[in-house]
Amino acid sequence: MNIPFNLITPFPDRTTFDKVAEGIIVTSKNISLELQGKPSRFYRHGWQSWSLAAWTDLRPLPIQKPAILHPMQVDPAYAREKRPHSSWVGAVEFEDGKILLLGSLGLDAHVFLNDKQLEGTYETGNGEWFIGYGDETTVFSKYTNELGKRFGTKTRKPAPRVWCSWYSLYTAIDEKILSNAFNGLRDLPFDVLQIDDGWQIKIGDWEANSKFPLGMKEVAGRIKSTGRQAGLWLAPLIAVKSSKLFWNHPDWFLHDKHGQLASAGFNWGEPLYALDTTHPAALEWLAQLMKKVRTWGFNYLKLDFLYAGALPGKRRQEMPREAAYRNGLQVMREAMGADVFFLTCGAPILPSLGLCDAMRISTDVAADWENRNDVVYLQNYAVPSTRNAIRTSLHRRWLDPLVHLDPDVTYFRSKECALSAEQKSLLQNLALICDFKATSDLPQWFTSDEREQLRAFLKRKPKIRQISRYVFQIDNEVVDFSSVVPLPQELKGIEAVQAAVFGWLANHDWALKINDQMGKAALEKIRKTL
Ligand code: 9PG
Repeated sequence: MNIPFNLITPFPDRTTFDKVAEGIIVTSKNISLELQGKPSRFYRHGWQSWSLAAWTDLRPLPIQKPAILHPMQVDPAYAREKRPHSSWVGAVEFEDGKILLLGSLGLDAHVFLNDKQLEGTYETGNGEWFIGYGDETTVFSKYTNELGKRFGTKTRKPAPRVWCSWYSLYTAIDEKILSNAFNGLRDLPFDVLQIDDGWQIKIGDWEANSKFPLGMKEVAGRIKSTGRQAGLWLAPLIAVKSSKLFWNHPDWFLHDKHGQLASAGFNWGEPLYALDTTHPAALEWLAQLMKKVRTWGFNYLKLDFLYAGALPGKRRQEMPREAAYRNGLQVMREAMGADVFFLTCGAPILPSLGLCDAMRISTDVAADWENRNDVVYLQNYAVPSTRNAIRTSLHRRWLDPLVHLDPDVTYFRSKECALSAEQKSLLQNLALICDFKATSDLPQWFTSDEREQLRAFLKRKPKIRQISRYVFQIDNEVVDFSSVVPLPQELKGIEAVQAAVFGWLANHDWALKINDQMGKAALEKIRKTL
């Protein structure tokens, strides 16, 4: 076989070279593969659910903006990396379509394309690397197989069909609105009705707020009385400064090397902070929180903003950051119990494997396709957008043997939704390919046709066959996702200047607060129409 690369660090002999097509495993802190000639594409894998995963050209991506969101959208330690960078696994594609994959089998590992070298490095100590060469599907499945041996494979529970409250009224939910929605969904074949963000007092204070006067136990009871399972969203590893949690336990939070609080990003118009999952008292609090929501009656849990547990910083007990996160996740998993269907979101990918049932594999969809400012000026592929979400989900399908893949919800409604029929259909087909069906559409927004389309979708069990990287056969229909994938060209001249100004403006907390207020005002208008 004519293999278009040389093994450099740390390969002493030729025998390993001959075995590359079968896949080899090497233990080393650093690893280098020298490419002969230029590959055509680079596979980059973003750190957490919301970060971009895609085959791209060989250029480094421009620094994503605004920087204030780096901790919650990318791995902040590599947000300014000049070389093309990938978390745990990277690959190059050669002219003939064959790929060379370098993937870690351990945590805290990174892959770089350094001119003509594909390099891997562990942040601390030695670790295992998988190297495979050949056809893309075969190589990825060999890699997945090795990951499965170390982290565990997909749980046997089937993926439930979920109605999730987020993508219709966002935080503007209340007891009455949800109760109406649950009634309206009565005859549709959902397995889980999941309450998303908007029920809690504060990020950090996980008790029902004044919009849920009956309390969460009663809400869960109402869901269960319809014959469905009750689902709940929480973001247990972050908190805002105004929460009681932060006020009472400022020492439970992650700090940077200068002793300042480490940022976990900015959302809901407020800065976010990260819980230190090596702090014994914080771990105990997490375990109690999981037990509490179980006693309320929820047995589908969507734990979100989980990246916060693996951010760089100074921890009470020094350990590699992804190991610290995994430890926290394990404590929560044990406390909630194995019978819960556990969905991780905003989650670092590899360190979550084996501890959850499903994983969000993309950023959020949205009721529109993409926002030009976000994409062109901020070069941000993690912001909620249906195009961003489909792109990244398609590039994470290889995780399928390891975990249920949640590509986020699908839209059927035309009310309060700017997606075209084709765009909605791409999303629906993506859900079929990932075998995870969810929506947030409010029943009162449906036309009778839309309602029947949703019913048919929930009942479908199609035969799926992958024809090429972006083309699938779903029963008798051929679906081509290729048009979704391309990223915009590099900016030049006046557009580059506009982007710099826009990026600078967007990096101010007042800009983010205005954005948040505008969003809330728009929601209030919609809520009044219900
Ligand atoms: C609730 C929501 C929903 C949603 C989650 C998460 O900036 N970002 O990149 C970003 C992406 C997603 C996101 C928030 C911010 O939404 O994915 O399903 O539960 O939280 O607040």
